[in-house]
Amino acid sequence: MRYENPILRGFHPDPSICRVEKDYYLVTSSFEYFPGLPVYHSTDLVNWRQIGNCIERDHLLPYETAAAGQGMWAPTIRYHDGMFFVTATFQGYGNFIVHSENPAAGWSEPVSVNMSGIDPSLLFDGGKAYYCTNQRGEDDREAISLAEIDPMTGDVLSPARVIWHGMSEDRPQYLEAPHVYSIGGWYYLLAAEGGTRFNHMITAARSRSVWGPYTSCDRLILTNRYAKNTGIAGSGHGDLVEDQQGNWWLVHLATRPDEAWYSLLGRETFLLPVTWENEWPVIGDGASHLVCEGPLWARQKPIEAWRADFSLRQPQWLFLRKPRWENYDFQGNQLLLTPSADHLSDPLGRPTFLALPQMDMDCTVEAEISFDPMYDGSEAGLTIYIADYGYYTFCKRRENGSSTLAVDRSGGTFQPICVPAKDGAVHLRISAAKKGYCLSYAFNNEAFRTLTLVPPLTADDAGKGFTGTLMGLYAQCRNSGEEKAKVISFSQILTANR
Ligand code: 6LW
Repeated sequence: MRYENPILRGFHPDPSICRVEKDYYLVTSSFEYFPGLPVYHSTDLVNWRQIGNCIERDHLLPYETAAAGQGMWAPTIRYHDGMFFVTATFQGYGNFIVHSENPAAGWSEPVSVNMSGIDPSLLFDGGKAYYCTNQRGEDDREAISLAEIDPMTGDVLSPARVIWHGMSEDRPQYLEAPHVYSIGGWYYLLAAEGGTRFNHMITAARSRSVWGPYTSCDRLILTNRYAKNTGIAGSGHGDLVEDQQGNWWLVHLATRPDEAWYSLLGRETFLLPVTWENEWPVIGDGASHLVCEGPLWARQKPIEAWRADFSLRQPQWLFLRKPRWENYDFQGNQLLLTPSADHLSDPLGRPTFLALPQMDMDCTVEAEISFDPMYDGSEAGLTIYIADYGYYTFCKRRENGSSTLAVDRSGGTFQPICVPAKDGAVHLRISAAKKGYCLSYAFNNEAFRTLTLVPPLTADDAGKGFTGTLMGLYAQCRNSGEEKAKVISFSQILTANR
């Protein structure tokens, strides 16, 4: 059956997947956003629903230290004997594991693992659990290292041993994302090499023993570095899963690049069918594609519009770092936001901010907000945000004693746009397209008027490109007071759906 990639659109990097009977679970990285490590569920591999997040409590990890592109990196999800385990790296804190009997119902507190390197993974085999990361050996060459572990306590039970130096052994570059599997009498080691941009690739090795020696596969498993006309770049960092029919699949990250660069949507999650030849995994022509054929048992459905339900904090909302919960009041039919003295531009700020990944080049975000700012510099509205140094704001703001509708951009070189605003509620709409964003507004029941068109954010705004563009709500001020912005509705709709 035919399906389209990506299966998770917008900012969804470093996917990892596991299956329990007919249920599939997938996790991705979340960086400086909270809650951490979103968990998705599917029964067919192509229609996914977010059921929660592994890190729901913000006292557990040092979110307040997470600069743009830092924080939570590259999780792995595995299931063993009635228990789900997720391990990941929190930059500056190290590796940790959480566990849960029911991923939708919450996760344990993290136990830290005393093994360095990033992109940790787990293997359950023969009554033992193994942990691997890209920890280097004593000679400081890039490597994948393996140790035995107690996954409940995080205790490392054996010395860590180097098991592989990558396919390009003499000059590995960015050897990362290791996953070890026990399949049909072999231990397979899948890893990423080449760095997460245009040279990214998946390589493999295998051994009869979990400790090695591992023999490299003599070809690349996946890369789009040579496949220039696919509309995809940076394919790599993947994880294998066997479906309930005995077919194999790979989830991996890649981007849909724009003309100029890598992709401001960020790294997305793709799915590819896998076959086996000579006991090695094979992926079609070795590249990822936007339209694929695979042995699926259900059709891929169009993506539904996402609408905020202010009676609860939906798991899709992303906050920045360690949210100040007192600034968010989910009231059922509306959300009250207290403007923060922290601004979006503060590198380690904890501003009032909640957003979702921009899912596609073509989409529309709309909110109805009622805000009559009391102090100069107070503002509330929508933001297109990729980092503290890369964002737009489109808001109602008080300036020199009067209310305005204002558009501004990080960095200080943008000529802000400002028009007088009426009191009471305003509809703010951002219509995204490849060439940029159209910002329009409507007071009361009037028709929408275009305020301006702004170009997309740029590669400089995206830093290393680890994260992707988010679109959402924010409220900030110069001096905290008693004012509140009332959000009456918020939605994101894909305008060109599959
Ligand atoms: C992640 C690494 C990578 O840890 O990017 O593309 C890093 N791969 O495996 C951050 O997502």
